[in-house]
Amino acid sequence: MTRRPTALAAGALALLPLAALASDSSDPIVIPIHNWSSQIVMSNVVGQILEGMGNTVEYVTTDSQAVYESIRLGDVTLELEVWEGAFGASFRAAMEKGGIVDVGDHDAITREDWWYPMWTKDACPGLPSWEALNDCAALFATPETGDKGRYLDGPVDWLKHGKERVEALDMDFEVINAGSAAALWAEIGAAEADKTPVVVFNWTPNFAEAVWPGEFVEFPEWVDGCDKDPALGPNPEMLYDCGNPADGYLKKAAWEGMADKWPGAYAVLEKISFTNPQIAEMARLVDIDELEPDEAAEEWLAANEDIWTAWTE
Ligand code: TMO
Repeated sequence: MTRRPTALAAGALALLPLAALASDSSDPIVIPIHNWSSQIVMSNVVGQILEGMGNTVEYVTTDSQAVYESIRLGDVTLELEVWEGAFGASFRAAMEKGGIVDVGDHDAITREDWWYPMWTKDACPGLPSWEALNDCAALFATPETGDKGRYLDGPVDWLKHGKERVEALDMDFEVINAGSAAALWAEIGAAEADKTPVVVFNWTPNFAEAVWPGEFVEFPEWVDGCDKDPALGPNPEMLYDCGNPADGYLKKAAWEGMADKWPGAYAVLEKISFTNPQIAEMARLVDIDELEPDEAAEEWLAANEDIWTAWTE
């Protein structure tokens, strides 16, 4: 793919149009790595595609909210998974300050919210309504939560505002933050043997939907601004009294200087678009098959050559 100038006679080189010589900077493209599997694998997939084009790539582990400020400042080059529910607010705040660009949506439609494996509904048949869940709160009580139900929320940096939602909707639940995504899967796995009712944070696309059939809890429908304007949502005095968007976007974002500094890589980033099944598969390769993220990316690329080569041509 990479054309070597040494293969051309000096005279021929002088005749090439300028555009043919415009090439990506040899500085590393900095790709952030977060704490859920599809993002880690997708980052490696795209990193390997860009390396295949001759670019240098550096991976940095970063906080999934602070990354938008890092992109705005050019310290990080791009972000491949901007989930509307978890990161919409941080992304919008960075867009307002400037320095970051919206590079378009993936094909995937996303949802992130309170979720239960289907056996939970046998014990609480009014589900998926949040009011029915609340009436069943005692079913979810643990020694740790006393007479309140236990809700295992995501790691704190996903800013799911579970505690605020419980307060705004006056629910009989105590919100515990998981230390990692793996702790969420462990909670579901441990409940599976004797079909203990559990409610945890989960999302789609994800590997989990192929392993544990389940449903999202239906909260009051998301309206734009529910996290900014207390008047929106059923509680006129509080924020976060809505569910997350049920048909959320998944965006790509980049530092605004990327297009000039790495035009080739930027053109590919613009074309990249993953679907729900492709993203679930990326997570599965790590969470079920237990591959290392770089191996998972190699496997994904080998199995899906027709998809990604269309972006690099
Ligand atoms: C950001 N996440 C996909 C874990 O909800």
